[in-house]
Amino acid sequence: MTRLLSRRWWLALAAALALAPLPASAQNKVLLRVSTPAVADDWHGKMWTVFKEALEKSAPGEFDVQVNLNAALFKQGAEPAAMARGNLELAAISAFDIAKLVPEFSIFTSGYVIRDPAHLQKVFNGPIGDEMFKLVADKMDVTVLSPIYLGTRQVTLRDQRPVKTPADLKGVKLRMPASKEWLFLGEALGASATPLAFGEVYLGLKTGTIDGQDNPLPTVRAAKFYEVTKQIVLTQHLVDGIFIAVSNKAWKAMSPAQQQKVKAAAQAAARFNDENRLKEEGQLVDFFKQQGLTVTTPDVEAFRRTVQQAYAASEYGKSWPKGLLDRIGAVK
Ligand code: KDO
Repeated sequence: MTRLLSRRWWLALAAALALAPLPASAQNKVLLRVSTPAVADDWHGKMWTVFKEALEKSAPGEFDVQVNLNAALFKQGAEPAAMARGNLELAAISAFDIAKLVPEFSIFTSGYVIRDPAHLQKVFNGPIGDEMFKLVADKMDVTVLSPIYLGTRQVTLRDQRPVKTPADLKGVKLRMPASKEWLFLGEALGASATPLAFGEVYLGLKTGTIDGQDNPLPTVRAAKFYEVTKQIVLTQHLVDGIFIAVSNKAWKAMSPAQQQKVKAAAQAAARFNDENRLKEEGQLVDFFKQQGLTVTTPDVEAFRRTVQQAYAASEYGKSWPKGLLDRIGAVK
């Protein structure tokens, strides 16, 4: 009798537990953790709020989007490995991060390959993008949801100096993000490339452990690098695209309807970033001049020639699929 009662008691308890509403946090929400080194005031930091809000609207209560800015969750460049380990679902990964695992992609780390933001969009939203993102999905186990425009990278210096050609950057300690693919670009520009995480650049410029850095103008504004910079050299050396990507583990666990909503939210975030960034990029030279900075235009052709030659002769140039450089150039 006692045994019977206790069995019934357990069955009743199990049924009650199955029916009881779970607290909101424990419900079956799809967890989407985002990690980015972007600062809150940068468009590609703000775009993640657009992403989150778009999903809250299209799929109320279905997703738990957790945005971590300032590399608070994973350090810059560590995102793809975290995604592979299942510790991170979403990030905007750079061509440089991709090139480590997909050598063919290093074509987009080379200076002076992509001409301008419109060219960037056409290349990545066409057949070349499809082919390259397929390689990324196969080799990195992530799905690219949308390319975004990070901006056109320029060199900024803490002290003024005449810079016309790459030879004028000789001996300049130019900070680059910490990977050999980035350092190669800095060296190709003629400088002494010095690795440093994004979060340490402001202090490096202020204290003089570095002489300069390279970034798109909207980032120079958002991260306040202009406060510790005297000169901007408009080298225009890299029209920089980064890629909103989701880990395949998270992607495959979603229903087709959820996938469609996540992709739409990523595209809305990308549109927000691209529109604002482009607009601001066009206005910033005036702003920096008002802040007392000198803005100079070098011999861009000389930089183009030197950088292109360096890549062509490098291990990177040799890993580019035959004909791809010409195909990219032919996209109009
Ligand atoms: C940078 O460290 O210079 C860089 O611009 C590299 C980009 O790939 C990207 O990581 C970016 O920083 C961060 O998102 C911060 O803006």
